[in-house]
Amino acid sequence: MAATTGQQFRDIRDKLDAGGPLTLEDGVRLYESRDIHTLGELANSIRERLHGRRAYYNFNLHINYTNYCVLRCKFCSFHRPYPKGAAGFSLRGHSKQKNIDSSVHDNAGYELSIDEIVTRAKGVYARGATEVHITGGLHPALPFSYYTDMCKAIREACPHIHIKAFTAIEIIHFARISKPRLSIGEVLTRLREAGLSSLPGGGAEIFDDRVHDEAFKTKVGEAEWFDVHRTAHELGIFTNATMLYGHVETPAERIQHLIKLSEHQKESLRSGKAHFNCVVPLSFVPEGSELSHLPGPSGLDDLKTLAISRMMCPNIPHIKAFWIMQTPKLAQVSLNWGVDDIDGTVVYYDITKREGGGTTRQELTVDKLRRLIVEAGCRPVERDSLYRPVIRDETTWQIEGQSWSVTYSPNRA
Ligand code: V47
Repeated sequence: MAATTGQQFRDIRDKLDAGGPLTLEDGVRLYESRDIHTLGELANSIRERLHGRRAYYNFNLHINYTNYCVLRCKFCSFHRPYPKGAAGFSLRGHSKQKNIDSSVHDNAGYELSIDEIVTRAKGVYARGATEVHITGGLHPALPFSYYTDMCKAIREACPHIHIKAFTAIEIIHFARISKPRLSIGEVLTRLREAGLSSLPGGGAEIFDDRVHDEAFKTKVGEAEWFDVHRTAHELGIFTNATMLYGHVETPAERIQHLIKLSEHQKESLRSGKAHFNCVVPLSFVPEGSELSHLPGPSGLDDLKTLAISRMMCPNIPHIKAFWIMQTPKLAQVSLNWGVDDIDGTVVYYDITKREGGGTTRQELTVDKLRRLIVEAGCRPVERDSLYRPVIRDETTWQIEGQSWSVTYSPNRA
């Protein structure tokens, strides 16, 4: 039966062998298929052509600086309303802060001071991390200077750490709150001058008006999201791209989303300055959100979506299974279904949390990441945020091709 179904995809295989692209109809046919093995094989043919048996991971820390947000996206369990009449925020020192190990589902709103953020960044940098990934809600009261000061302070304390920060939605928010009002290009330029290195891919959700109106009506739409990424690429700033799947969208709407990403990538590659490094399909976690009555994606849906993302975006170099969303077990399996990256150590993650209870501590050690990769038959490669190999010994790390190196101490408390 598999062979017969495999035959059905001969035309798709031929297109993939020729470098793609696939059509909407091709993508929907792939979703309709129950032949998960052929899907994996097709996706893996691209993965292997691009990366052989290499599988990437990174040593990073996520920092979610606030959960106060002016938006009310139905899929989001992270946002909290900003208290009425709250006093202005004091930028250094003070933070209305939750304990770092506390649960985010305790209904508390929080905002981190720059000092607290720098302390966290310094802690992991001293232990050898190469990246901080920073995002938060759209805070109604913090000024733009909070974000530039944050980048400056991290850059000063951790000279070689890669600051991957602020989704396109946050960048648009900064442009709106800046005084005098800045353009998207000016916001990005100021953040880069302050130390920002690249943008994460969040906030894309599903590029479709129906889905937008149903699940995240108050958020800006696809035109604005692409505008930020286009501007970043023109400025030479690399970015990632996400797709939040498994809520109210259809398979065809997912495929359209991926086609739009791949089309955008064509333009960025043509201009040759910067582009999307990876697609990060994010598996919807219903717990605690307004859409908690939905089941969320099954394991098979996760695996298909990762494989189909690989096939629909052959011009985007990497497909990342963010293990926080897909779980470490499924992220591991997906390494033979088109995925070549399982992200990083993460350590703390506030935006989603599985299986209720517990704390926001969600960590995989480097040893565990490497073991998952080796067991999947792949070769672990520690990467930096731009997918350059990290060369590491017991006390120093450096990026291939760079003249500097960083000294660290793995056991530092
Ligand atoms: O923008 C929110 C999503 C994103 C839920 O660029 C949810 O390397 C699932 O963008 N269930 C933030 N997802 C995370 C993100 C990200 C993560 C890892 C790596 C990268 C990268 C980017 O999380 C949000 C939103 O799309 N999200 N709520 C939820 N309930």
